[in-house]
Formats: sequence, C-alpha cells, structure tokens
Amino acid sequence: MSAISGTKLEHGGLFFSGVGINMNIIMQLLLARVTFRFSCQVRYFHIQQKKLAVELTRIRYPNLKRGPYANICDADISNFGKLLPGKGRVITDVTELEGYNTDWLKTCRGSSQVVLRPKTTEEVSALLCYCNDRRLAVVPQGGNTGLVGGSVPVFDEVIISTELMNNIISLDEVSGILVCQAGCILANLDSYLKDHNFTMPLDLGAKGSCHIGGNLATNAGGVRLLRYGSLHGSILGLEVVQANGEVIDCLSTLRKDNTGYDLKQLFIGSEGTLGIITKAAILCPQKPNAVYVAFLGCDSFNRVLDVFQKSKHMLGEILSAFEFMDSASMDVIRNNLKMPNPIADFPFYILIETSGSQGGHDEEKLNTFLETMLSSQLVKDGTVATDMSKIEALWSVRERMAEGLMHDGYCYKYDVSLPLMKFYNLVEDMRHHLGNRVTRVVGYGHVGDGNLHLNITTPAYSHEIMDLIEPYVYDWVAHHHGSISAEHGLGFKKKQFIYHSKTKSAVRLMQAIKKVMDPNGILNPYKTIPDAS
Ligand code: FAD
Ligand code: 2HG
Ligand code: ZN
Repeated sequence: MSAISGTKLEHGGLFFSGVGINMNIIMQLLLARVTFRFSCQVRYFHIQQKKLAVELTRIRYPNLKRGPYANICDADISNFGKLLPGKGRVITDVTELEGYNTDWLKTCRGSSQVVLRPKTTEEVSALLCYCNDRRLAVVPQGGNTGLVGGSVPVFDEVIISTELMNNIISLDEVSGILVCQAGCILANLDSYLKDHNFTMPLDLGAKGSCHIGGNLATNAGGVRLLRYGSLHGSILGLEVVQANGEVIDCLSTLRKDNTGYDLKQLFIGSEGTLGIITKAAILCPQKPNAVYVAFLGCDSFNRVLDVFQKSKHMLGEILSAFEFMDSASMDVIRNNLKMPNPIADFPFYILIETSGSQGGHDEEKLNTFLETMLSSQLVKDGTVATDMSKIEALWSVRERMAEGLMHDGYCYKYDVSLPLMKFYNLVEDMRHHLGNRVTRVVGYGHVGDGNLHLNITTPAYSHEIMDLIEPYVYDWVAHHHGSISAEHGLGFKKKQFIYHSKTKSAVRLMQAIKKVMDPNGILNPYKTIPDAS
C-alpha cells in the first residue's frame, strides 16, 4: 500500500487555511464528491476464509454435551432437495462445507453435514417446519463474520445460509425507507443507496461480507452508531420465520406504529435463537455531501477523552465517528499488515470523521476544532483526508485491526462497554496480569460509544492462557458496571458469562421467551442464553 498523503496538520495552520475561500481545497472537495460514487463500488475487500485446520469445537470444549436432536439421514437430504429444487441449494460436499463450518476467527469449527440455501421466505418456512418436526437443530448463517462463534455449528447442526436471499425489494426515495431480503451484503446495500443519495445507518469493517440479516441478528454497532444510533432505532419492520415455520410479518414501513408489543425488537440482537430474519425495512439517512477524516496523535488516554469531549462540543451534529487505537494496535498494522503509520509515533491515535451537508461549513468547523486541539496541546500531530481514496486509507488503518491480529496466531477477543473513565485501565491491567506470556495485549475501539475492543494474542490457542483471562476479564468488567458484550453478542463463546451483565430474573425471562418461541430448542442451540435446566 502506498503511503498516506492526506493534508498535513500543522499548528498555525496549513490545513484549511483560515475561513476564506481556498480554491485548491474546493477543487479537492469537488473531486472527493465526484469520486465518491465510483469508489464505493470497489472499496470493500471481501474477507477471505484461509484454509487452516481448526480444532473441532466439541474437542476443544470436551465438557459440551450434544442436545437431544435427531441425526441427519439420507432421507432428510433428499427431502431438502425437494424443498430447494435446483443446483447449489443443498450443499453436502465435505470441502465446500468447511468454510460454513468454521468461523471467521478460526476459533470454532462444527461438523455440519449440510448447508441449505433458500431464496425465499416460503422456502425458509418450509425448511424450518421440516427441521422442527424432525427435531433437527439449525444454525442460521449470514456472512459468517461473527466474532463470538454464533454463526457456525457446535456439533452437526443444519446450516441455513441466507446467501441467496439477496434481493432489494424497494426504496422509497422520499422517506429513505429501504426494504430488502436478509442476505443482502451490507456494502452492496450502501452502494445501491449511494446511487439514490442515501446511506446505510450502519458501517463496519466486515461490510464487504456481512449480511444485513446477520447485522440485525447481532444488533451490530460499528463505526456510525455514534451518529445514527443503534439498529433498534433504524429498523422499522422485520419479517421473521419462527422455529415451527410460521412467518411473522412485522414488515412495517411506518415510522410510528404503537400497536401492541414491538415484536421486531425481540429479534434484533437475538443471534438466531428466536427466528430467522428474512426481510427488513430500514430507515436510511441522507448520504452526506461532505466527509472528512482526521487521524491524530495523543500523548495519553486522558487526552483522547479530552479531545472526545471537545469534539462533541465543537463539531456537534457533523461528528460521525470517534475511534481510538493504542500504540500496540499500530504495531499490528505496521508489522502484520505492512501498512505505514499515517503520522508520527504516539501512545494513542484518534480517528475522527465528520459528515455533513455543506463542505464549506464543515471545513470551517473542523479547522477551528483542529487548531484548538493543536494549540492546547491535546493533539500533538495529525493528518486530514478530504478525498475518498485518502479517507479510505485512513479508515483502513482502523478497520483492518481484526484482520491484522489474526497474523499473530490465536486471538482472544473481548468487546466490552465501560464507563469512559475506566475504559483504558482494563488494557493496562490485563498487560500487567498476563506479563510476557502472550504476544500482545491491544486496545482500540469506538470511544464515542464507550465500547472497548480488548484483544490478546498468542501463537496458538492455550487453555492455560484462556484460564488466566476468563473469568478475570468479565469479573473486571462487571466490577466496573460495564457490559461483557457491547456489540458482538454472546454467541457460543460468551453465553455462560451472561450473568456478569444480566440478573438471574432477566435471564429467566429470556429463557421463558425462548421456550415459547422455540419449544424444541432447534434454533441455534448452545448459543446466547444458558439452558433453563
Ligand atoms: P453471521 O456471522 O453469519 O451470524 C452472526 C449471528 O447472527 C449468528 O448467531 C447467526 O446465527 C445469526 N444470524 C445470521 N443471519 C441471521 C438471520 N437472517 N436471521 C437470524 N439470525 C441470523 N460487529 C460490530 O458490531 N461492529 C463492528 O464494528 C464490527 N466489525 C467487524 C469487523 C470485522 C473485520 C469482522 C470480521 C467482524 C466485525 N464485526 C463487527 C462482527 C460481525 O461482522 C457482525 O457481528 C455482523 O453483524 C455479523 O453479520 P454476518 O452476516 O456475518 O452474520
Ligand atoms: C471493530 O470495531 C470490530 O473493528 C472488531 O468490532 C473488533 O477486532 C475486534 O475486536
Ligand atoms: Zn467494533
């Protein structure tokens, strides 16, 4: 990758020199806008599954017991073929199954013998009705980019993939309401919307692979949550198929609809345990006309927090992302991905994005803000990108962290919410706790949302290291009144720690809801909530 050559930030001001008209900058901005549409078609890298032998989950976790489900037989495969006629709809080839059985992190591997690829809601309904009658356990799967082992089987569950459910159904160009099938890839939806002057209210590093159904099932957060809020607010309606095959049509496209319980909210974040999401109605914001990204260096985490506070005050409504990473994270980018640090070395880095409707207005605000940050020494150095290729280059330093960490071998991944004052203490404490037994302990994440990504790596998986980290990390988070899962969910890996963030009575209610909606427990067993027994 070539060096990033965004506009250099210097105290006293090369950047956006003053408030007067600067033709050079206006040309740059115009260019950025013109290239925007084209670049978004190609900007996303598809996340590849590398071919590595990953230990089977049932072997790595020998205490697990397979649930009371039926074993799949030849007659089932043949019946699936009748329900899904045509080529490539029922996959049983062992080599092809590998990718569906293994999670993106290469930490969980199931041994499912079949992947089913429906195209319509009716087909999903027929498949679930069949599996429920036969007591065959099922894993719903979208882009398989989940980070908590929720998207792959633990034993031999049938995989129902939404890959072929990728139709955009409608876009209301007045209200910005998009209706689509669950298997649409997030980046494709965003590209489509950009052509119509809208954007998705959600953005994350896995956008080139993850499906909107998977995003909803995990209630994914990502880098735009600070601006557009959680999916609980942007989703107007859902169509979902229940475990017994019954279709629940809550696909409202109304902004206001207070008629009875808001059932769609139950499915958002339910990680495939309550139903399979087949369609969604999404309220999409207007595409911003002007986007700028600043990448800044700071001396301490307290300075990062000061800059965050000032950015809310001074950038106000145009602030669309506030991300941070520490110097150990930058080492991953440099050493494992061979990408350059866009600025000089600092203990902490901040990525700030602004999105607005008027370039000149945003430019003036950002300029004043950055001048203030530099003159007050809260920020020591930085670079600003105004055109799309440089903006993407800066974002990739942050967004490719998860990929970079994988080069170390095994990654112990924690995604927690913490009060900002305690936020970085966890990383420091964990470094102290683990000493030189691990390759590295890094901290980065969505400061704007109080969401820390703590990652620890070792050359290979080690039970001893795992025992040192868990439950220590969860006790730490609970002690500081945080959440043990901010945005990735609980999936397979974190389900037993739910009590660190939820009360016994809350979990009991979840179990009761699960029992009503999936009495045979066929939907994504071994995930998200502990069994009632
Ligand atoms: P999958 O991984 O296939 O499935 C995830 C869960 O949803 C599983 O439990 C599965 O059973 C269930 N599921 C999938 N589809 C359906 C459906 N149609 N109906 C019901 N259940 C279903 N997450 C964030 O929140 N924020 C981030 O910033 C972020 N960045 C990431 C960056 C990278 C590089 C990677 C690899 C992952 C990142 N993630 C992030 C995690 C992941 O991308 C999200 O959880 C995403 O929403 C998962 O979507 P998916 O289609 O890949 O779902
Ligand atoms: C991100 O914000 C994702 O980049 C992944 O949520 C976080 O790698 C992680 O821990
Ligand atoms: Zn994240």
